[in-house]
Amino acid sequence: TPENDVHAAEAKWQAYWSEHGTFLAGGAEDTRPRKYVLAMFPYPSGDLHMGHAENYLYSDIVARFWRHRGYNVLHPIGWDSFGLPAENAAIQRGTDPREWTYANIAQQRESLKRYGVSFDWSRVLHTSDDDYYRWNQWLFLQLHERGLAYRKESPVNWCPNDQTVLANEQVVDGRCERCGAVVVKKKLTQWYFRITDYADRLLDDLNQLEGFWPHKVLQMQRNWIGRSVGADIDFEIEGRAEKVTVFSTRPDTLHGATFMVVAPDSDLAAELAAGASPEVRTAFQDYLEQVRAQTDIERQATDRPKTGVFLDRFAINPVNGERLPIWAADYVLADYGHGAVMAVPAHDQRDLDFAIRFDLPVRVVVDTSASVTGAIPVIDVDDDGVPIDPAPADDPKTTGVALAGDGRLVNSGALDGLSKRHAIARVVESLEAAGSGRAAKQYRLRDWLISRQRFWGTPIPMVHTEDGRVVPVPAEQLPVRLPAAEGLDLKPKGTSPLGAATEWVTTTDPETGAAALRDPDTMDTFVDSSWYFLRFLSPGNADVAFDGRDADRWAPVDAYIGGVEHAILHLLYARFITKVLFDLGKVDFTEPFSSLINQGMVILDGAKMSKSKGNLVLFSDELASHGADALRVALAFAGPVEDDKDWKDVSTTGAQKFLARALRIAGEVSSPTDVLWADGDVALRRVTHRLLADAPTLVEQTKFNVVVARLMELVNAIRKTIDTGAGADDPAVREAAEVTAMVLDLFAPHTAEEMWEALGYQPSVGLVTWRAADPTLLVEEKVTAVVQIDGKVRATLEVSAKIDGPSLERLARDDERVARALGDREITRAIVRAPKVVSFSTK
Ligand code: ANZ
Repeated sequence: TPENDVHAAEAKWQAYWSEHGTFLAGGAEDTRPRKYVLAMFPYPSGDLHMGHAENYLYSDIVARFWRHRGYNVLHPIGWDSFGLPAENAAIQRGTDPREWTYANIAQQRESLKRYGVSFDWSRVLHTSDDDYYRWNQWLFLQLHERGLAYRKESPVNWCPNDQTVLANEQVVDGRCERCGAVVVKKKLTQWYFRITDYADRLLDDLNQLEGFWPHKVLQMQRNWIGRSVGADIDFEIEGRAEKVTVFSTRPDTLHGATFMVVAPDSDLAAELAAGASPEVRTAFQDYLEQVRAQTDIERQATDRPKTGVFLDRFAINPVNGERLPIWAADYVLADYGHGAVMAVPAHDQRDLDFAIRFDLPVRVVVDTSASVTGAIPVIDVDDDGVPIDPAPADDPKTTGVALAGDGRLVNSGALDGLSKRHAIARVVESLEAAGSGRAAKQYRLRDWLISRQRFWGTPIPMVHTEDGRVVPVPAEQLPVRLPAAEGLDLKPKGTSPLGAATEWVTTTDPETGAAALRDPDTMDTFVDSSWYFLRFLSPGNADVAFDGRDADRWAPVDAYIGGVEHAILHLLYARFITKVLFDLGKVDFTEPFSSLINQGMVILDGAKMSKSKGNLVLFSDELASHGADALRVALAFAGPVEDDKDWKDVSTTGAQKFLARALRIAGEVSSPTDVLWADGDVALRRVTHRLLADAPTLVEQTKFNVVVARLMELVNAIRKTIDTGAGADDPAVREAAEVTAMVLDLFAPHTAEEMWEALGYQPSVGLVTWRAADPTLLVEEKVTAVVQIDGKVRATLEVSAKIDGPSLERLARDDERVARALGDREITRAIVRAPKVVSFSTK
């Protein structure tokens, strides 16, 4: 059967590639220019799915393309093999997470081989191997030495289902990114990476990626880092020695502050309440309990009525000495800025809602109806030419709408008349002079919490001594290996299962030799994936995480391909660690991924595929029934890379037919390999050379579907030439079939090898150099069109043989000779037969 042939060809070529090391990257002696093409490595949960099929197809197209273009290409693969699903599966089955993990890796590896992806299989890594994760530990120690890894107690995101902490990035809409459970806060002492030290660089360096990364991803990173520029302003508090600092992006509105609000769950609120009357204390405690009972989801909802309690304490406005009542309200967050705000209800919507709810004063200090743009005010006049006074901005207390825009300052003493920008500069200056404020920035980004209370991860290489010190494991003692899971209770219980591995956890203080305990937590697996692209460059190196010379040769990654679900977490962490490695002098670049390609999802009837919905199209089923090439061509043809693709539009049978047609042609070519192509049929040669000329740009723009369409067009043109034209022995037929094989290699490598062989060549077509397009074959064919007016020829036009009717008619109408012949007669009818005739009739 044809299926049997397809599978036989797959097996044959996969064995050939593997035996001949066809796709291994060239070593240091290889003088070709280099390209590093990387697909995001898979997590080994079960077999591969259609998302993987897309991901590794796209990286393979790019890798194969650059090989044809004469590059030494590195296209490695590995597994992101630590993490919760393995641990949960192990708990369910009562086995070691290792078994599940490595069994799945074996299965995925098999599938990827059967898919014909041109990976360099000599560089495979698994993050759960100790010769990988020892370098996570090394990295941790590097950060620790520089104060970039530290421990602190603070309220953390806690997943009650997985019984482990989560990084901010792993909380999506208040829920655990993995299991969907509502996340709660818990106070714990945990390890953090000081990513906030890099906030400015992480933000500013995004500019250099503009045009190379999807704009949407850059924007998501910017929003996540969330830099706000403004001022810190210190307020004296009656009955308190220390001032309270607030962060404001609008210090220009300081004269409009009418109260202060502190986060109820902050230490400051507790302290202020403690200094008030017993009634206030009780009211505050009740309110605090109410706030604590809420989830982050509820608290962050914007359309909720405002709540709060008056603390009966007062702050003093540093610019005018006014007494501002202090309230506690949950719209102020404890962990942003300083957990306290100066409330300016006239110009901030949240403050206005609160002021209306509790009847607090509202004072306008920016006239937002005033022009800020120039010296000449634009004065509107009515119908009689009488100037109309500009309408005063509506009073926010009546309208309920805060005046957030720009304008001219009013009710603000020396600031009156200034625009927002100038007023901000002036206020900051005077606050600085008075020692009660300064320019400041705030970020949404928080330090990266990396401790996890789970088994299946990299042990944190720190030791807790009896006298309470926390000291690093000396680098020469790495790796700290995970113990066997046997005998350990892996069930989530809030503390790491490793703590119960008595033998493992008991160690000695590296400094004194006294008894000590290992840190029982493991690292967030995003640490593993933050630098894996560097480990591929020095596989198996036992002395270093990666060799600087290898990094110089290959990194950064030229093309990184993966799903948009990693737009924030993984990419941000990898960018951060790259910058740290740069500062450590380990790499000479500051961004890890020079270009990024995000693929869309494969869906079914507009819905995400999933096991639970029962609408899963299985990768291995498709491979078995249609073969790798048909699946690859169908996916590549289904639409633009970044679009979601409905499986209904993915035609594996259509692809199968196309591939069979292409292969049949290779078998029919009857001219010898050394024929002179130049003697061949010109029309067919034009189609061939146009593809050679256009495909490189199309591939670089990731318009893979267009390249497949052009290949189909070429195959049709060859068929036509064989059947009804110059015949199978025409040199142009051979030339076109050879080019088809070479370009088809990007999409259907097994079929391409079969074609190449049938055409009389040695393998591998994967290493054939891209043929140059002949420019003389790219010039468009021209024909002469005649223009008639009332039956008389009035002009002739040189036009493209492919011109369409409307374009030809436009050219004819615009022609000077035609216009002259028409005079003032009017065209009543136009008959157009592109590309040869335009015929006008007149009145
Ligand atoms: C006075 C003011 C007047 C403000 C005005 C805004 C408009 P972003 O842009 O998100 O950084 N703020 C400060 N700390 C806060 C906290 N912990 N929880 C809730 N809100 C907080 O927002 C900065 C603004 O959010 C700050 O500027 C502060 O309100 C408020 F017409 O100060 B503003």
